[in-house]
Amino acid sequence: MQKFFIPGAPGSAPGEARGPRAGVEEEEEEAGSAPPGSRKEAKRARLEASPSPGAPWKPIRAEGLSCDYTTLYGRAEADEIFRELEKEVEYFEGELTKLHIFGKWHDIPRKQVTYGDAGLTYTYSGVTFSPKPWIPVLNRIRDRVRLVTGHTFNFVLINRYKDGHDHIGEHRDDESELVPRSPIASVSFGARRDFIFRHGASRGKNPSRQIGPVKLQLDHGSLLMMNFPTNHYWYHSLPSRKKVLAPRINLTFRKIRTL
Ligand SMILES: O=C(O)CCC(=O)C(=O)O
Ligand SMILES: [Mn+2]
Repeated sequence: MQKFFIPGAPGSAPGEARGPRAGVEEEEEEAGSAPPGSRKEAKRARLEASPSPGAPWKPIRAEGLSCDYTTLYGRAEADEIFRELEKEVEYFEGELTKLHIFGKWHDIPRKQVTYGDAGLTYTYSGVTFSPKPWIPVLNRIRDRVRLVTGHTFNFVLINRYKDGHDHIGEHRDDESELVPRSPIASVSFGARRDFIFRHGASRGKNPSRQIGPVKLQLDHGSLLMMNFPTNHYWYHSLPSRKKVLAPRINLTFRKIRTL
C-alpha cells in the first residue's frame, strides 16, 4: 500500500504456512513501563492474570493466505488500554492527513500516526520520515504481542476510525522496507469492525480466478497475525459500516529493515 513506504517489488515464491510462534527468534524481555511495586503495576499484574495469554488461536487459511486470530486482552484490560491510547497517542496533523491521488488531494478517511525505534526511517511520497519514539502504552502492547507470538516488532502504524464512516480501502502491506517474509501483527481496540481479504486474482471486472473473499470481524482486544505470504496474494480492507457509531483503534506492528 502506498502509505508510508516506497512500494516495492512483490514478494517472491510462496512459503509454508506459519503458525503464530513459527520461525520466532529468541529475544530477551524488555523492562515494563510502570515502576515495580507501584499501584499501577499491581493493577496491571491483576489484569494480566485474567483471560487472555493462552487464549486459543483460530487459524484462518485459504490459498496463499495464512492468518491466525486470538484474543490478546480480556475486556477490562482492553478497555483500560483503549482509554490510555485515546489519551496518549498523538496523530498526524496537517499535510500528513492528506493523500495525493491522480493529481488531487484527499483527506485520509481516518487518523494515522507511526511510532517506532530511534533511527528507523520510512518513506512517504518521496519524503523520508522518522517514527515518533515509543510511549509506555505502545511498549505494553508490543511486549504482549511478543509474549504470545515470539515476534519483536520495531515499528507500529496506528489508525483511528472515529466511527463506521472512517475506513481503509483495499491494499496489501507489501512494502519493500519491511523485513522479507515477516509477519504483521494487527491489534484492535474499540468497535468491532468487518475486515475483508480479497485475492488479487479475483479482483476487478475480469478476474482471472474465482476465489471467494475471506471475511472476519476484528474484536476489541484481538490480535490478527498476518503471516507470509498473505500480503503477497491477498488485499485487505476495513469497509465503511454506517451503523457503527463507536471509535476503533488499530495498531499494525511491523518489522522494518534496518541497514
Ligand atoms: O484497521 C485495520 O484493521 C487495518 C489497518 C491496515 O490495514 C493498515 O494500516 O495497513
Ligand atoms: Mn494494511
